[in-house]
Amino acid sequence: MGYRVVVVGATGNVGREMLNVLAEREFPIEELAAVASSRSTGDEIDFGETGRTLKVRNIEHFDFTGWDIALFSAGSEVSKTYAPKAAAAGCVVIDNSSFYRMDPDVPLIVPEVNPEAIDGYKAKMIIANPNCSTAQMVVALKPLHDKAKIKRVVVSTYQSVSGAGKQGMDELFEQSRNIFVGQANEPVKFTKQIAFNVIPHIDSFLDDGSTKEEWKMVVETKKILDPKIKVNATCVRVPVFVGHSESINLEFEDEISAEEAQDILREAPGVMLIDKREDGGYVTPVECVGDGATFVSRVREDPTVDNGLALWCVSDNLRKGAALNAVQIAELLGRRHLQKG
Ligand code: A2P
Ligand code: 11C
Repeated sequence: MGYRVVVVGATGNVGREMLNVLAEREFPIEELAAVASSRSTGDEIDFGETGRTLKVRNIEHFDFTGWDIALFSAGSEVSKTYAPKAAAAGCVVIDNSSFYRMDPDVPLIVPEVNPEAIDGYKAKMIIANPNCSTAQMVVALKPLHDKAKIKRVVVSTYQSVSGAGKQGMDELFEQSRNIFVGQANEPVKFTKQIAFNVIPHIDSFLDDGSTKEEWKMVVETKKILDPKIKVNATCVRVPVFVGHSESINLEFEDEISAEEAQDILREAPGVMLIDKREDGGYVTPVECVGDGATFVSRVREDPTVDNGLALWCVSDNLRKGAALNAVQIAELLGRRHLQKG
């Protein structure tokens, strides 16, 4: 006995990863539907490495009645239009877009951090999955916050192009190749050349000079972890295919040494501490691809503030930052509310 599960955006970067993670974790499935736009209707896609394929169905004609859980990752417009339809049909939506995250009636969940907040899902039958940069950061911050209370976070991100979808990955690949063969490089998905470059701009600009990606890191961290924490973020796109990295400076209310922080992080759920203080004794994005952990390295004291720490955090943005967290939410929902069998 299992769940009837729908993956919306099943042909995209995150949707395909959702199918992989559902298969790898042997999520109890009675029936599985892969849904996307009319562009890919009828295409066959793999259900992870199970050997099973799924025929892509068009969301415009999909009836959510009788389905238990829908994992959405097809962008805000699709979530805005179709998540309420799924919810009204009795199907719980776990939404990876930013559209519902700050809705007070929609829980925003990272299972290692605020699992109890999922109990509010019945208000709208929608649960939001955070932005990838926020998800990995709060997994690393939660155990440290529990120990010494974080007052302020200053974070700079190094975000891979897969966060911008398949088109972002194609643009990095094509630009890199074109540079080698001496061809022109017009940016399309990104605002400037991404190959062999970095771009301090992700998502749209806001009136105060920050970007929406930076704003998301501020407000989502407050909603998931603690509204009192102050966050300042600078979000940067780098020419990496998969894996977001973050340089994080923390200021605590109480004293906490680097050694204490390492001991706490070594035991923390969802965290993998790799911090050898020697050449190569830290994690880089290429090493975290396909893994579900939030890797933490370079934990050290920051002597420029009272009770300060600095650290480096890396995770597969398509996994913990998106697909894995969404499937973990589905598992949590099953354990707390939607028992089957
Ligand atoms: P499709 O392949 O049919 O375009 P990515 O983030 O990697 O670019 O993937 C986006 C995902 O969202 C794809 O699965 C894409 O499906 C899906 N998608 C985009 N627009 C729509 C839409 N209007 N209706 C349904 N699915 C959509
Ligand atoms: C990026 N973090 O790397 C974005 C992708 O709010 O879910 C995810 C955007 C979001 O471009």
